[in-house]
Amino acid sequence: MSDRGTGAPLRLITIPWSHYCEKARWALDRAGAPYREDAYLPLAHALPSLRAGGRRSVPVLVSPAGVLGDSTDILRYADGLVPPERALFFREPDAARAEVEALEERFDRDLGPATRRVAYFHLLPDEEGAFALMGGSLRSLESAGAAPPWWFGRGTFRAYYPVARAVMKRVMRIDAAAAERSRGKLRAVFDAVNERLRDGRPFLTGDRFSAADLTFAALAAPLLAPEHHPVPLPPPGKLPSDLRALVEALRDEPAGVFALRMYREHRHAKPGRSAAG
Ligand SMILES: N[C@@H](CCC(=O)N[C@@H](CS)C(=O)NCC(=O)O)C(=O)O
Repeated sequence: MSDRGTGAPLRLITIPWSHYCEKARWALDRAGAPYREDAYLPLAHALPSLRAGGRRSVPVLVSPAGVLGDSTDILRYADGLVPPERALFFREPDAARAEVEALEERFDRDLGPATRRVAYFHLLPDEEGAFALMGGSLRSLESAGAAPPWWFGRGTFRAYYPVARAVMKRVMRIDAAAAERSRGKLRAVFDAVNERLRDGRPFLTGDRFSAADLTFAALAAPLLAPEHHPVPLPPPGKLPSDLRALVEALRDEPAGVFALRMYREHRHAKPGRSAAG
């Protein structure tokens, strides 16, 4: 468990390296909201999520306003904690708000599942790599009170991982044909973002950072490994060669450069340091 701030009234249930969880965490950090992160390994996440009143998937935010089981709802909740001129979903004018909403929805629907499937398709076969990713990501929250669960060691991981991997593959439909289709979806989203950025605009829409920018950067992050990502993701040099080639190519595209810049300029891991958002 990671307690970001004392007496935190908010509890964020996560799989720490999950990009939808990162999307929610970014919005809360940016709003300076004190929250406790309860981080779980895949499979182990399901019961706490359901018990808290969420769906099986994470993120789940337990807040005074109720239990929010979807990252978009958590962004909207975070918007209630900042002045209107910093809201991720613009309040006005209507056309700008509609565009932010449409982009955020498209990234949620097309980009999130595609990056996840492509990344896992290449990463799941490597048990050592998974051990490093899962252990490293839980340990990154350790200074704030989180830690890998007591049973997490090489021996138990060998028993846990094949089961977890089989379930993850089934639930997220991870196989070669689906990964190929997801690459196509990823390509379409990156092409659309490249095109949008062609006129040199600093943000995807409007004149300031919005839910569209945050969502694109967070949901593309597993295939970009931004330096400022608060939970360590495998750097390109540690990836299997075909995934590494994809990551290096995406990082060089305007959309990849843009997402990395959003991380550099707008991602501040600790609440209270979010003025630049
Ligand atoms: N639409 C949801 C998607 C969340 C989602 O897909 N979460 C994944 C982790 S990346 C998850 O919990 N998967 C495990 C499961 O469904 O049991 C949101 O925006 O919060």
